[in-house]
Parts: sequence; structure tokens; C-alpha cells
Amino acid sequence: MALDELARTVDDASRTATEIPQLAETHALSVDEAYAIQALSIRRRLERGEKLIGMKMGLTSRAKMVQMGVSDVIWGRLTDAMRVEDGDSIEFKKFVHPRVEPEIAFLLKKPLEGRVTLLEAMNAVEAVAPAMEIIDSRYKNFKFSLPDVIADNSSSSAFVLGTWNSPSIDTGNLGMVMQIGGRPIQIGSSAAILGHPGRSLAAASRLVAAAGLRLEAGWIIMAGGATAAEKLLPGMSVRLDVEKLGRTAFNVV
Ligand code: OOG
Ligand code: MG
Repeated sequence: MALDELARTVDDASRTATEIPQLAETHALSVDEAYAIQALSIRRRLERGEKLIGMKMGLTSRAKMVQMGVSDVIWGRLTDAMRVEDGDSIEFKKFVHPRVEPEIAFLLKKPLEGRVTLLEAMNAVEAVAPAMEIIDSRYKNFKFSLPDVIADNSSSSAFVLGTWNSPSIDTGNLGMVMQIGGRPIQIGSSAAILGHPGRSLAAASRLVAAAGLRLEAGWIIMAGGATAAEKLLPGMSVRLDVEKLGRTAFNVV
């Protein structure tokens, strides 16, 4: 089957919130082919009028690698349609089986291209914010191989950001508390993200270069979940507090 047809399969699944079997069950896909499928599926979203506004890193913490059984750092693309306003509600029916995870987001003021150091990466940052990612694998039972999850845009489905803070705040080891219904449900530190979320930003620059891309000024980069993800259900109110950075929240209806 052509990669374009598999891109349509994952895009349709995401657009209609319908679960699909893993592609790897019927197709032997390489990681490069999986990223090609991801690019083609995002092209379909851009053709529908969405705009590319950044990148997300995935499986950058041990907690996430252990939870998903995949131990490679992955990346995906973010579009404007995925952004949820701080404090807003998401509609459960628009997702297959959504989960939420606490993250840190970076806003870039300068492009980043290829291999960069942590310091170079942080020098390109305009602002940092507390963030939550709502991930939603389109695969049955939220189970996938490495190529499957990459083809499915690394489970991207939505994200919410708190207010932007000065990049002079060191994000290397900030306490993070995610609450559901007022109860702390995941507690961690930004240090869980590759030792420092800035390393995730540097890794994003290096990894997207393999696809001929660079991180652009004005883009948002999500560094990856600091803890395991939590299942979402209608009626839940979710809030993340990050030390020094503030809070962000959303509801599920
Ligand atoms: C893959 C995406 C992982 C993260 O922050 O680690 C991710 C998944 O767990 O479905 O977004
Ligand atoms: Mg994530």
C-alpha cells in the first residue's frame, strides 16, 4: 500500500475519532517511512486550512517510556487546530481514548537548526510556559509499535498552555503537580524530561533535521510528558501547577 493511503488512514481515524488496528500488523514500516506517513497526514490537515505552529517531543521521560513500552524519543507536528485555550473545555466525543500529561512548552524567538547545545537551544527561547498535552492514540487499546506511533503523529491531538514566562527562569528542575477533580494525581519534576526540558528542545532541533526541517521562530515546542499520562473522562477538571511558571487548566465535557 502506498504511504499516502496509510496517511489517509491515520488522518481519517483522527478526524473522525475512530480507532484503527496498528499499521504494523499489516505493513512492515521503517521509522523513515513512518515519518513520511506523518508528514503526508499533516499535509492533509494543512490542505484543510490548519496551520503548522510547532512540534512536540514524545517519550522524553522514563515514566512515559515505561508506560508505553517504547524507548525511543519521537516527535510530531502541532497545528493551530490542536490548541485549546487555557481554562476551556474539550469534547470527549472528539477523541478515541484521550489521556493527559504534564509538560513544559517553549516559544522560540529564533530558528534552531540541526545539532545545537543546550545553551544554544535555550538562547533561542522567547518564553516558557506550563503545558498539558492531550494525547490520543488512534490505535486500538492505545497500543502501538515505534513506527505506528510515529505515523500517527506521535499521538498528538490537543494541548493547552498557561501564560508565558521569562526564559531566564531555569526550567531544569521545577516541581509539577497535575490535579484531576482537585486531587493531585501526578507529581513530578521537569528534570524527568531528559534531565532538563531544554535538552528535549535541542533534541527536537536535531531530530527534525533528518526530515529536512528546522524549528522556526514563533513556533511552540512541547518538551514531552514529565510523568505517566492519565486517562480522561467526561466531567473531569484538570489542572497543572508548575513551580515558578504558574498554572494551566481545562475541563472535559
Ligand atoms: C506517544 C506520545 C508521547 C510524550 O509526551 O511522551 C508523548 C504516546 O504516549 O501515545 O507525547
Ligand atoms: Mg506528550
